[in-house]
Amino acid sequence: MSAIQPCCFFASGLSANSSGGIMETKRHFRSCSICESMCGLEIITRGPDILSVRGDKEDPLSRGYICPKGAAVKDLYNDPDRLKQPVLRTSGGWERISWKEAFDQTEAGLKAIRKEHGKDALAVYFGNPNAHYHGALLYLLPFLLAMNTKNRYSASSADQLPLMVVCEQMFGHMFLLPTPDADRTDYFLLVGANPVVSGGSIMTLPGFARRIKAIQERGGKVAVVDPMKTATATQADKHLPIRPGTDVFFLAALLHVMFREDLADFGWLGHFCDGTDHVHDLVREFTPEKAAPITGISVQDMETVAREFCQAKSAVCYGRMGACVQEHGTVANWLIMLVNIVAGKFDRPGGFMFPTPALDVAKALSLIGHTGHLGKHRSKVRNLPSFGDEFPVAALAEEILTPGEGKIRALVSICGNPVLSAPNGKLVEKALASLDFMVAMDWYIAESSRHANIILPPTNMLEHAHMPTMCHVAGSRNVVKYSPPVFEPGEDTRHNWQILKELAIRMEANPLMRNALRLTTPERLLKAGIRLGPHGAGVNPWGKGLTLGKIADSPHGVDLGPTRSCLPGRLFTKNKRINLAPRVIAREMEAISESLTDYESGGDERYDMLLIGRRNRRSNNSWFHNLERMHKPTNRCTAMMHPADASSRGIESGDLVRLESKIGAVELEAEISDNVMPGVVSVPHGWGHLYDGVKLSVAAKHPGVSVNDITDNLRVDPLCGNAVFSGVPVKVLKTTLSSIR
Ligand SMILES: Nc1nc2c(c(=O)[nH]1)N[C@H]1C(S)=C(S)[C@@H](COP(=O)(O)OP(=O)(O)OC[C@H]3O[C@@H](n4cnc5c(=O)[nH]c(N)nc54)[C@H](O)[C@@H]3O)O[C@H]1N2
Ligand SMILES: Nc1nc2c(c(=O)[nH]1)N[C@H]1C(S)=C(S)[C@@H](COP(=O)(O)OP(=O)(O)OC[C@H]3O[C@@H](n4cnc5c(=O)[nH]c(N)nc54)[C@H](O)[C@@H]3O)O[C@H]1N2
Ligand code: SF4
Ligand SMILES: [Mo]
Repeated sequence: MSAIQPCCFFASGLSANSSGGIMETKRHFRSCSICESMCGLEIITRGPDILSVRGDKEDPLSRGYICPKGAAVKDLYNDPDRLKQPVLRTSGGWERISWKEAFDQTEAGLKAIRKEHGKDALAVYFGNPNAHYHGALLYLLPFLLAMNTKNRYSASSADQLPLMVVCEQMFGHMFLLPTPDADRTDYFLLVGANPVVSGGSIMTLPGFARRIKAIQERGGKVAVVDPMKTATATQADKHLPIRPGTDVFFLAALLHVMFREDLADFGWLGHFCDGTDHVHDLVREFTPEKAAPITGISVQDMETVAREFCQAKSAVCYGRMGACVQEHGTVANWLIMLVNIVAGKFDRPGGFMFPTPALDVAKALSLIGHTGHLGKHRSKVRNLPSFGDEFPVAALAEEILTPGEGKIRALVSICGNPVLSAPNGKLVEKALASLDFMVAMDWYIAESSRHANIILPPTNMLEHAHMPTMCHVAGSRNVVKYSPPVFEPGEDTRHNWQILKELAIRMEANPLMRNALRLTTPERLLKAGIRLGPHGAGVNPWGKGLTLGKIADSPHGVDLGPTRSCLPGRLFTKNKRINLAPRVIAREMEAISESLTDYESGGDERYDMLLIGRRNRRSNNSWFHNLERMHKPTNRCTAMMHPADASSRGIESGDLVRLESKIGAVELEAEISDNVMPGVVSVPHGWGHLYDGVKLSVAAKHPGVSVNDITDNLRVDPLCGNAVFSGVPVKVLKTTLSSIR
């Protein structure tokens, strides 16, 4: 424990401000809310100034680690482009309006459209940052219920949707998400994930480079399956470059070897798994010999990985973005579960384990029957399935642009930027521009929010209390932390939850619900949720377990220990059994098996390379580019390709190249690197800040191009409609004249 308590005076921590008043120097501890790592931050302030941001050495998870974005919370807080009060788009430009006016106009605009065109003429899109704030999460559902529209969309369907579908199909709940027990594993197989850069996702485990070192120091091994030799792959013992979009063949081949060589050993999991023989049948055709030419991974490497995985004392196979945003993302994620289960590494220390979060989101949602339900509704234009009562974001633009009954006419976008984050961003752009009415909750006038009639900006992350609720759901160790605000909110500002609550109350038709909502606060809801949660004190006021008060009294967070075996008890399936071969997924696997020969014969000849994405430590999707400190002299929005591909096209580093896909073209600088496998070109997403009317003064100096201008909204995972960003066929050529704007 630190000698100095949080938020107290430093021994010599008093200084005078310009008006002669005394300003306190304070030390605050909180979790960073930018990515899922939820690193502990130590923030020192004096009056309204942030003096320093460092890693909190006593945080039970991050132990002092932070990345450059964590340190930049100061710059976000001070960003002069950040909005603090609502603005209204008028013919003469943006005008500042009062909150009352903004809420009145939002309510009137939405209700007028609902009255004239019906409830489904309204739509909601919620972006990634919502997942990081308990206040936003707690009021999202009441807001969605009040909007009473089927047209809900989110960034999940450009991300982890396939994994959620698999978890619902196999374990009974979309939020019963297994996570690697990396700190105890002897063999870590990562498929399409780069946690050294991303901070880890659906695996809350900060400072991943240190974790890899620790595995290696205790004699364990790390293997990475990725078309790029990423920072994670560089540190690993083995990098297996894979042809984008072909993971299904690699993973099925691992299972094939496990069965063929009698390595499969379900252990005690076998007692509550249904469909073991079916799984064996489903992978029968997927031999490593067939998978090798498709994936680019040798038979020997596949056999070695399967053997090492099964023979390791503990092992875990984990997949993330690369395994999700491909055409067969759902099947790939299902196979990842099976690799763990068939090898008997599931729900075991050092394997793929279920966290037990203090606030059990899965349990709470299951009480209202919200477990996933694939295909409960179908999208109007393309008949894509809903999941978790949301439609795929790849369908958003067409639902706005297609005339007729059920057309979306108004959109509320909550912390999202689909113009840059959804496939075929140009079409999203066109769709947003055509709306009758749009409201955005955003700090910035950015690529998507600039189309809004009204922007409702919430307070900065340092101005509200913070408990990283969803990150605990995917914690590789059970921890919980609640942090009070660092600063009082600015005058006449609103928190994200206050905005959502106000909108929910105004849009809710049921007066009883309205009154009930009025009585709630995030803290009241958290208090109840934690008391009733798996570690909670229960209803007894003197109960021994966890309460929000006890959590708040531990500024560095409460360490609830490593994940524990919890099956079959924790399953949400009615029969408390794991369904190893869910019908919809098995059918898709059979279809892939039948088309094996097509894969062997290659793809579309008009395009000569496959596009993938990449992340950078100084970006977070589309919203870190307005901070000068995040930019380096070198351009980061480049098309990275292998020297062999570059030389065969006469391309050198720094040349302008043109990438053409079925959807469109972008022109950007080439970067030659043998870290990317031949035949693959990598472009990061979240760039392309040159749209008229965007008010991001720093980002405008480093605009880049949006890779989603060439990703295809029509090519989705057929099972769930998730976006496909990996393995997009493109033609790459050298160009000199920039003809695209
Ligand atoms: N090609 C390609 N596309 C991708 C991906 C990829 O790898 N490749 N990745 C996908 C993934 S994983 C994701 S999660 C999505 C992200 O997709 P989105 O969530 O749609 O996009 P973000 O860039 O995260 O945009 C967040 C917006 O919210 C604002 N914002 C940030 N914090 C706050 C806050 O606290 N309050 C409010 N009100 N606003 C805030 C920002 O200004 C920004 O405009 O993109 C996806 N798109
Ligand atoms: N610095 C930074 N951190 C972030 C973010 C950010 O934008 N910047 N975004 C946050 C968000 S929203 C998310 S969801 C997480 C994502 O976290 P991660 O999934 O760990 O991050 P990615 O960099 O998308 O890693 C995906 C990897 O898959 C590889 N890949 C691409 N196609 C394929 C394929 O077909 N097969 C295989 N096996 N691999 C493939 C890519 O080369 C890449 O290395 O990161 C979060 N953290
Ligand atoms: S890794 Fe993520 S949580 Fe940690 S400091 Fe960086 S942005 Fe924040
Ligand atoms: Mo994401």
